[in-house]
Amino acid sequence: MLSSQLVQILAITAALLVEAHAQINCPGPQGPRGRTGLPGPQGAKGTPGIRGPAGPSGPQGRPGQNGSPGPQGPKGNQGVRGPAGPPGVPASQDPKLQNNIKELQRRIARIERALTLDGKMAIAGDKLFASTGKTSMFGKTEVTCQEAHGSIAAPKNLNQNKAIQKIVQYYNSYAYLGIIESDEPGKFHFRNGDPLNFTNWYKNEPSGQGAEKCVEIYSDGTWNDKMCNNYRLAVCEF
Ligand SMILES: [Ca+2]
Repeated sequence: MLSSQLVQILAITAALLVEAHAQINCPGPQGPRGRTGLPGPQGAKGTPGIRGPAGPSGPQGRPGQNGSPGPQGPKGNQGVRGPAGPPGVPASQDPKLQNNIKELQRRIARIERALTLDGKMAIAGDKLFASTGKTSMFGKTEVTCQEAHGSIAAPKNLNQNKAIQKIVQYYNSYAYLGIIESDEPGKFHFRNGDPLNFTNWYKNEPSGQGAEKCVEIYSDGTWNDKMCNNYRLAVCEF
């Protein structure tokens, strides 16, 4: 009886040992995944790759700006003189040309008569006198006349003096003449330096003796030496 119990105990013990042994050797179920570790150190730089083939060419760009002009080239040789033309008719013997000249003269004379009708302009010989109708000092009047391609009125004879006088009477204002006093007091000459070949001084004029360098013309046509900074009618001759 005891031995049977002992055998039974031994058997049970052996069975337990076998099971324990089996439990020790068999793996258990997989556990949860662990956390991601820290990144490792950077690896060494790789060697450069092989250069690829050239890509297709793009469209042509816009043309650039023109450059600055180059220096002027040397003058060329004189050309060969052409052959002489046929002999012409002298102008004085060309009836067509002479008729044209007469027609032009007739038209110009008509225009002159019309322009001088009211007294703003006057003609004496080959001179035409005209006024701006405004007054100015001698220097300004000179500039005004030069800008009009004329010069300040300067009578060379009685007819021209009368022509200027008519304009002075029309505007009722004395005018400076293109005459100035020389370095010698009391001696006057034309603005361009020519000596006076005609004078029409008022009684006891010139009287300035060096103090009155310019000359004005009165409405009666006589002259008076006067300082140049007064305002007098601007009359020009053409
Ligand atoms: Ca005077």
